[in-house]
Amino acid sequence: MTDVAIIGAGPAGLTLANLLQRNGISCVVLEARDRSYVEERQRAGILDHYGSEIFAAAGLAEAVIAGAPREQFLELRYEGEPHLFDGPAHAGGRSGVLVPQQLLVRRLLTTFLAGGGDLRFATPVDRINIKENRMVYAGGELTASYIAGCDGFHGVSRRSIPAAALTTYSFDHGIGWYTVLADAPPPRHALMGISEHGFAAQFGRGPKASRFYLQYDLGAGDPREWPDDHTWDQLRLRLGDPALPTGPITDREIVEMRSFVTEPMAYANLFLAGDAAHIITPMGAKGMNLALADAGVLATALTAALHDGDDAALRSYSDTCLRRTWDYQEFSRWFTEMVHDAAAAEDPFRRRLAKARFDRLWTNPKAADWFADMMAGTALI
Ligand code: RFL
Repeated sequence: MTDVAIIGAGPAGLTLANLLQRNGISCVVLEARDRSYVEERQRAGILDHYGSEIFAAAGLAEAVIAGAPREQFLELRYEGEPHLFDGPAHAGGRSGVLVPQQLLVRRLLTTFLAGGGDLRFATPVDRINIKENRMVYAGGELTASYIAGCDGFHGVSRRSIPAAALTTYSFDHGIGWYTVLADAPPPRHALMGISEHGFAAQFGRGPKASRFYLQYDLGAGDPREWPDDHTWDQLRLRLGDPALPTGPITDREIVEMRSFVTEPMAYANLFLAGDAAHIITPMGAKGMNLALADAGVLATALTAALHDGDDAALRSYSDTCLRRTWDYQEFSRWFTEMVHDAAAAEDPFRRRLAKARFDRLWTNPKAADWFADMMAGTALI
């Protein structure tokens, strides 16, 4: 028996585990995969300002964020014409920090284990008996006062809740993204290219590598089979840089541009956090940050319930998190349309709307402030 059982050692589960540990609450983390798999999984790259504040408030900033560079400029090239967006200048100095997800996870793991935390790798939960607050896994079971379902989109937690108790919303943006990792020098600033040929982006991954993204036509074959020359031609065209330095491609993946939200994010004593409750497109880089925000709210609410017998915050947990979730979903959709609709050849009206949206950022300081504020993340509750 433990106070809180946490299913999943991704960003949501590990953040929650560390925050509860700091608050003196007993918890056990059950993780399906082994340690090296969890530590190597590459995904997000930006911890937004609000995400980093969660760690700062818990006295974990040094352990988690130390040495991470701050996000400064975002370069948006419209048909090759550069526009430099100074986010921190528009957001009162607030900015994200560049912390690759695998580094964040590694640091959170190390900190939790160094504090004596109970984390069981290679322990996939097969079943949750919600009435009895009991989790069953191969070779054992665990009972807890509360269960945190931090097991991602394909996990067992959401599936354990009776379907009739949940409303789900899903949206397919109708856009494909092909992403490659290459040993090519990083751009000076995070870079996005908006063009009639399709969206492209380039982000640094350390001093010698870049991750590139290219919008591709769904239904026109698998871009992972494109010859490398074609990939580089498309990147040069869309980023408006005929001299773009290239390098060997070391990884090729396809990213789904999908959104999903489940409501409510709680059922009895089971609370969903992160991708278990919602997924969001990578535009705006909010997936991991939403997971951390949920974990922050849940840690505070569980602490109040377990230390003070006050469950008001737990009862409003779902509403609190859903407000931010929908706010970020809207932002992500807004951003997605702005950078992809320039390529909507079949729909000139949408192309003009996207251009108006883009122009507003450079002509209306309030619009620029709002954009920067969303990028930095919001403490909105
Ligand atoms: P995770 O990271 O999926 O972790 C869930 C953990 O639960 C474990 N698990 C189980 N454990 C026990 N029993 C079971 N039955 C279990 N079932 C699953 C899994 O092994 C895993 O360890 O969910 P979490 O913690 O909610 O974190 C969410 C983030 O990982 C996710 O939102 C982001 O990675 C999304 N995302 C991005 N977010 C950003 O903020 N910025 C980005 O730039 C960004 N880029 C991305 C992304 C996600 C991507 N993919 C592949 C989904 C790029 C990609 C390619």
